[in-house]
Amino acid sequence: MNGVMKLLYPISTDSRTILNLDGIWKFMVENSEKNIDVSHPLETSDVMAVPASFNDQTADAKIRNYNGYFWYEKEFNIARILRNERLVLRFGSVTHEAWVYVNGNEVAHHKGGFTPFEAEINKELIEGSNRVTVRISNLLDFTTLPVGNFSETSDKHGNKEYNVDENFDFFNYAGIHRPVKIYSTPKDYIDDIVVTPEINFTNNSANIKISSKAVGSFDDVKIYILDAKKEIVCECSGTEALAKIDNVNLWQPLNSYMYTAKVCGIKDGRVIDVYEEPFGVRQVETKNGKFMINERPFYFKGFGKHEDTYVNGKGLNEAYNVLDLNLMKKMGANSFRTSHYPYSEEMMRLCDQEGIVVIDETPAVGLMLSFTFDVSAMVNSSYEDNTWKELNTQKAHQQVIREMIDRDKNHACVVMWSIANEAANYSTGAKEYFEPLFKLARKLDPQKRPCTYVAIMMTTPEADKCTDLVDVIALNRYYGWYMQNGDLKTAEDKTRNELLEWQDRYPGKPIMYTEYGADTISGLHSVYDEPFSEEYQEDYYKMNSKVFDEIPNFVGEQLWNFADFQTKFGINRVQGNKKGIFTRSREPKMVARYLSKRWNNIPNFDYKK
Ligand code: BDP
Repeated sequence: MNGVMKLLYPISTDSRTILNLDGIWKFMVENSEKNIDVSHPLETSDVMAVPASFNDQTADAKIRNYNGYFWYEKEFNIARILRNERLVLRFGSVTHEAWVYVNGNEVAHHKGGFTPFEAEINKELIEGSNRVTVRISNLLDFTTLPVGNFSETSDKHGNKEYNVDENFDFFNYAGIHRPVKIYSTPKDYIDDIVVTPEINFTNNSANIKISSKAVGSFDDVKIYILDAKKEIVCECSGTEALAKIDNVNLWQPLNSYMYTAKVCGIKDGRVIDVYEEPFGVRQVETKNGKFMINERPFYFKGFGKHEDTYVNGKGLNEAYNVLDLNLMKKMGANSFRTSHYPYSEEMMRLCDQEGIVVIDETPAVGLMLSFTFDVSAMVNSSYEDNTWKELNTQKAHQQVIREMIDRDKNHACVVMWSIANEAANYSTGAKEYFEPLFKLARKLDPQKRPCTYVAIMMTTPEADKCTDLVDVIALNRYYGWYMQNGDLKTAEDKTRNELLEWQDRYPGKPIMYTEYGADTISGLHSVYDEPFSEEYQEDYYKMNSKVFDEIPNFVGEQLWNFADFQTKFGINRVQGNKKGIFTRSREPKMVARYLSKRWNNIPNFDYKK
């Protein structure tokens, strides 16, 4: 039984309601000595707040670092007046795999920790108190995204112990990370809406194609396009409808304008179901080495981020989301990448509203099984490590591309899909692995956004085996940090030489940095501008900025990272990764002033002509 991927975000309308199941749930780690019988309530007195990761709520090192299976449970009641409606239980995300039971019956199974899923539960519901029980696994291996190094041992009683060594640089937070809702719709309902705007720039109008999927028996679908004040600007009808907006207000970076498609399913002259889908009207394309938004060359200023806060871990934290976007705007930034997984739907809706430009990334991180900075062998066209032989992630990768695009296809804020972060693109087999994935993304996206993958240091212009697949050359580079540490002069030469080489080889493709940064301990100062000091971080960014400004096809700087974040233990990490411009609690490091000044002086458009 598989949970159906959710397309429309749950909202209340004249025909729909929402019940919120967030709050305190029962919690229990699975113990192989005791069988769990889902037909009875979980026998535990431990609790866990939802949505949030379980890890940092426990005050127990063993549970915090636990790998394996664990359980959540909550009781709920459904008011009698709702019983004749279609009732759907929906999880914004559960990390990484979930089996969902209602009153002991399995209703959904979903693998993949960063996308929503749902199940109709009418048949399982009873009068009075109902129970939703979720079994979760946080295990990762060579078939999952992200990729984990998995091993298992047994103690002398035969009890299994699992170990996951993250093949990536963030803590493997898990649990019920995003809201849990039961929403109602009528029995006949609107199931999906696809909005595809096409702008006519000469007469300032837009054709909006609206495809709706209706389930059940409807005579017609009627669509009203509402402006930002919720006034009707035009209407159209049919499951494949076309609306025309004259004097259109475009969605622009940091100057958002949102319309709403109010889609009504009609039967016998009555509105049976109604759903409101927000959308912005904007166009994106790459052209002659530039990244164009609404036909003007755009310059990305901003960050790679994480969903990562104290206590909540990777759980939805809307106050932090609001603060983070405000800090970005204050710094003159206009964009971020959802490194290294799709972020919450709540964040995507917020970015639409706030005009923040987003590069939307899959959880494909860790697709690299050998690691060295020595590229001398990799430039050989037949170079091969074991990555593409040993990994078995193609299926999960296709699924997540499908789920991410299904979920985010209508968001104006999303201007590009990132298919993966730092894969072994230098190894034979990479092209065969990635080609079908790029094809799939391009086929699925109704708005035909540019696609990229984010390339690790070793994928130099010579070593990268599949640059021809990407629309934008997106580079993660650490000259002056992991290489030439403390030597910014040499790092500057390396940076310049590499960027010029990319530009020479691929003059038609825009180039941007999707990561560059230096670990910096907040409050650490040095007269000698030593690595880890706030002075070194500032010098590092100044050096990079200088080179960026010399390269005409360099269209954006997204640094690493917005804030310090939690990682696994390791001799290179001091309570996490310290490359933040802000600390984990969002206090600025010294460099924030320099970057604010720089970015507030760089226009969103026409910086590179
Ligand atoms: C890159 C990764 C990112 C890491 C970063 C770093 O894409 O996840 O956190 O480097 O080392 O390799 O700080």
